[in-house]
Amino acid sequence: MHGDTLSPPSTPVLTVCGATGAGKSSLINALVQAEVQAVGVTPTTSQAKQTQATLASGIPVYLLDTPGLAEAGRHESYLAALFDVLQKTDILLWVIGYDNRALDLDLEILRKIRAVSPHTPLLVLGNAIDRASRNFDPESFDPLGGQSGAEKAVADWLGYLEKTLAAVAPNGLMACAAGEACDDIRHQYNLAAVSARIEELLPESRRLHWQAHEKSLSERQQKGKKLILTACAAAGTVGLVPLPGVDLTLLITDLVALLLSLSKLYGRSFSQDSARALVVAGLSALASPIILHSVGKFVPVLGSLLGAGFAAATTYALGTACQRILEADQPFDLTSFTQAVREISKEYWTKEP
Ligand SMILES: Nc1nc2c(ncn2[C@@H]2O[C@H](COP(=O)(O)OP(=O)(O)O)[C@@H](O)[C@H]2O)c(=O)[nH]1
Ligand SMILES: [Mg+2]
Repeated sequence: MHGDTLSPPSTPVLTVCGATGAGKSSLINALVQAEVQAVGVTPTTSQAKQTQATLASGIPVYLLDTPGLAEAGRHESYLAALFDVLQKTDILLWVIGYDNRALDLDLEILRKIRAVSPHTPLLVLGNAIDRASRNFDPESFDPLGGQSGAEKAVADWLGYLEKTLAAVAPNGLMACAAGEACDDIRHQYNLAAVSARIEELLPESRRLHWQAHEKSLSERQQKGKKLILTACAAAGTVGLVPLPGVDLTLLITDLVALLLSLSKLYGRSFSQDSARALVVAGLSALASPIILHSVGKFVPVLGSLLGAGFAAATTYALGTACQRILEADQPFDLTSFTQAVREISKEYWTKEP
């Protein structure tokens, strides 16, 4: 490992719990802005499911959707599974749907959770408050100070939740609405604030580690970019003649060297042979010299060397694909590499120079 880079910390896990129909799956979809969890009036989440997401500030998290609170018969197995999940949970989100006031089961399970995991931050979300009003307007709705019947009804319900759950919800309560679908903006409320609050509740050590990690990442990113552009400039002298006159052997040797130094920069190394296999696969993915030529126009240092398009553009596309995979800390295989190469050439193919 390099002294100037931190290893990525493990991704924080947010576990979402609550009664069936409270809106757990919808809330995950709304926070992620995509339909990643099945939503429905009948219980649709039978096993805990994990989704990767990014909070507003860019911190990656896992959101764990759990089955609805167990009915009496399955109580023990439900609790056992829940306590198991709690072991790896950083923040627990407890969802209650408007305007549920029958909280005996919630309260009972929350008490047990507090006893088993007293230090896990726990945020209660009073969800689906849009149901209080026929003409819900997320812009103007104000459950704290508003005077409409719906606003007062929501305020009353939130007050009830607060009072009832005070002893088991140390990190407070927020009102929100996840909407009926992930793109149902009209019935979504307070999600940005929920996301920000989640971030605040992340253990301090995790947040600091991430910030430091991000910083080292961007310095490293710059170093990687420099390596790629230097190699592009060198390649400019290799490939002055476009296909088929270009000296492929020389180009391949240079590309292998570039991939090896990039992987070293990211603290991941692969053998000369696998770098060579990646280069050959990447070259065949860039089958069209026309695409290559268009990529070449975007290589900044080449300004005056446009005629050298082929080798420089290939170097740019393969180097950038390699860096992207390293940045994302993804496994290296031929398929993901050639896919990244194609994506990059497509991005540049559709851009105006
Ligand atoms: N109007 C409204 N409907 C919601 C909201 N959250 C969830 N729903 C609906 O409530 C039903 C149950 O939601 P779901 O996410 O499956 O609940 P889960 O069982 O807790 O995962 C679905 O029909 C959702 O569309 C909300 O904030 N507002
Ligand atoms: Mg669900």
